[in-house]
Amino acid sequence: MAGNRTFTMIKPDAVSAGHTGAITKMIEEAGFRIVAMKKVKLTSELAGQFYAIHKERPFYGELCAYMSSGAIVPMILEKDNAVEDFRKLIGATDPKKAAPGTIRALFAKSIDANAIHGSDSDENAALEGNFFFSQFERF
Ligand code: 3AN
Repeated sequence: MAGNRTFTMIKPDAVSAGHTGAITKMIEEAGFRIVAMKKVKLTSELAGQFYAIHKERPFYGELCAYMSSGAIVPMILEKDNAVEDFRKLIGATDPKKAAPGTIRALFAKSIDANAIHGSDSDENAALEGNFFFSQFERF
């Protein structure tokens, strides 16, 4: 059975462009409840830990540099079928391929500065949420 929680981060390009409010509004209007939320800035070392799964990919270094280049807004979200429904709401990794009306189609600048992250499985959603939030930060 699909789980009811996912994890997201609004990425540095979208935060610095002032899209945090518009993106959060879209998330809530799509039926997701915000369980946890904050604004933080990662070091490149912490970004490397978060994206350790992509260590062997050619864009890993760039990805870590980018994700530590400015503030991000991580959140834990709740809804039935959360992981799959949230990936539909954000659209494809490459904004040129993202369906019209999705968050990446509306706000992403490029395949790396792509506005928002969405967990790809229930297991990763739990791991990623635990990376950013303690049990006292979830409501
Ligand atoms: P998604 O975030 O859509 O699940 P993944 O897991 O394939 O995409 O990639 C993780 C992150 O790595 C993406 N969100 C994006 O920021 C970056 N990324 C993915 N593919 C590329 C690429 N070809 N060039 C640069 N950055 C990429």
